[in-house]
Amino acid sequence: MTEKKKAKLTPVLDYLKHEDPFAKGVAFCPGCGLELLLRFIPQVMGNDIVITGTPSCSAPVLLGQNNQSWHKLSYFGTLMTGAAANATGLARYYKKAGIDNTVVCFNGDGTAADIGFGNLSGAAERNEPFIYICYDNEGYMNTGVQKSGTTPYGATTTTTPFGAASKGKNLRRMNLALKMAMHKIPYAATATLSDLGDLAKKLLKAKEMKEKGFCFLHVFAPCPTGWGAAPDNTIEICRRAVKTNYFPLWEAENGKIRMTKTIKKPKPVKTYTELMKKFKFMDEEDHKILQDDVDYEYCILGGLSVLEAECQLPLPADE
Ligand SMILES: Cc1ncc(C[n+]2csc(CCOP(=O)(O)OP(=O)(O)O)c2C)c(N)n1
Ligand code: SF4
Repeated sequence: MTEKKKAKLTPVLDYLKHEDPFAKGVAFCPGCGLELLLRFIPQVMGNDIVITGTPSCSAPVLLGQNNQSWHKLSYFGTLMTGAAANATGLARYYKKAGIDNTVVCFNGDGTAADIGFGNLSGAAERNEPFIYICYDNEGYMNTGVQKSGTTPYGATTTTTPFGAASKGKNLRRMNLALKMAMHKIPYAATATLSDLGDLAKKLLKAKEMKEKGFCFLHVFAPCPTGWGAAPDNTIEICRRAVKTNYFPLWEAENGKIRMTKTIKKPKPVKTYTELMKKFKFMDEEDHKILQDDVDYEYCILGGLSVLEAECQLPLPADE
């Protein structure tokens, strides 16, 4: 590796200040984006975080199997319906007891966007002092790849199959991160595994900002098994998701949005979908619908970030 390339990589390595608390071999599929993310979080934020989460692909590893643990972190398993309510209890207890702890509520999109959304929204509205991280693999992967609210238009899942009666998901995905930012919480951000420096900064910022209340990170984390992707393409999928504006990188403090990476000439979304079998049945018309959705969402985001940067109104004072 050249010195120039090494210098470029150093900033990311500099964020890895803590040990990887996970065993070398764990029960994730090869190339799982969730595994890369889970190993990265404590190495950046520290091993003293308390993780809580639900039944999902992360649960077998986080909960442990056969009375054995896969890691050295504190973990509290809870229900999909009440993940954020459970994290609220933990965070309030630590605060009341005067214990300086970071509670990380770590869940898939099925929990965050659908089954556990009510109490997620409630915790955000009450500004509870914890960090919620949604790893978005765009479906209920642990139970066999069912569609969720964040599954994109055209994607084939077991509940939106391609066949005589169905052409994959025929609805557009919801924008969970934007929805959470609109709760005007202290901090909301999107991130992914191709931009680790950006992800590390956002993790540290959330850790700092949780003193002010609720923080939400939406991390795009590919699932090679459910998406029909090559295990060694996980990072390239993330890269192309960013380069096509399929998954733009931004952050919002108290609802004020700022892009953290701007793509000058976004590539067509087809350069992203071609990497996965879940999109293989999409025709030109389907691709146009998906592209229009990506452009529309980016337009809203761009508009909000410009408007909010220009907005001269003061933020309401903290209570
Ligand atoms: C209320 C409720 N409904 C359904 C289930 C069954 N279930 C267990 S894991 C799971 C999938 C979770 O999906 P997600 O939160 O997206 O995480 P992933 O599996 O993708 O990691 C489901 C539906 C459950 N445990 N609780
Ligand atoms: S099914 Fe997908 S999310 Fe679950 S462990 Fe395998 S690759 Fe990871």
